[in-house]
Amino acid sequence: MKYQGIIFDLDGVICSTDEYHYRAWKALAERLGIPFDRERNNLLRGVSRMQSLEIILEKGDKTYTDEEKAAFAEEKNTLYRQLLGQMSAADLSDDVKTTLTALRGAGLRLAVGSSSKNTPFILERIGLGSFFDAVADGNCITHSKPHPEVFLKAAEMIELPPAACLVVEDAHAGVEAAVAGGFDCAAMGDAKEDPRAAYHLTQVSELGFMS
Ligand code: B16
Ligand code: MG
Repeated sequence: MKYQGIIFDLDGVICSTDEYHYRAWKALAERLGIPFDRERNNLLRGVSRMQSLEIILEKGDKTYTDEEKAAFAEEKNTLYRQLLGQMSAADLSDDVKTTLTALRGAGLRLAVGSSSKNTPFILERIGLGSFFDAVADGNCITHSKPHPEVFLKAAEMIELPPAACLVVEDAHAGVEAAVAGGFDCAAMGDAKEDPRAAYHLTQVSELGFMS
């Protein structure tokens, strides 16, 4: 088998928290009188919370202090976490659930590589709190995607070199991060057609060829 490990992005691959990110950023942008829509939201996929805020503020005409920006990010995160609180194991699709089980059964090491600082909370909500062999997330990195740090850390945690791991991503920033780290990438969702990816998936179960 070509790969011994798979590193999954979280938002947009394992579960659909991307919609909650959108709603929480939209509420903040509306309060600040800044235009924001779903197309612009796609630019935030995979990038850190503070970088996402900067992208949103670019469309406004005011400048803010670092303290104000920190408060905006906190405001968004509070609303986002309220929305996440509604999630349950029912938010884990059968497609993802059966694929993870099959890949684990085939002996692959499975990890998460996410920019999100809310990763442990989300995994707990959807019933995967102790499923993965390793979790690298926004709490243990200094550079967010498109920097490869989070995937390199995940590979290190499952004790495999990048060449032995496949990264699954839904964001262009994530595909870029994977390739920069020396990983093959399977792209889906918003990044499905990204030419830097080795595989182009419509759904996660297409990874079944590896089990
Ligand atoms: P948080 P991923 C990323 O998660 C999201 O795609 C991105 O939209 C978000 O800004 C980032 O996490 C940080 O999230 O505010 O929860 O720390 O796609 O890398 O799993
Ligand atoms: Mg994602």
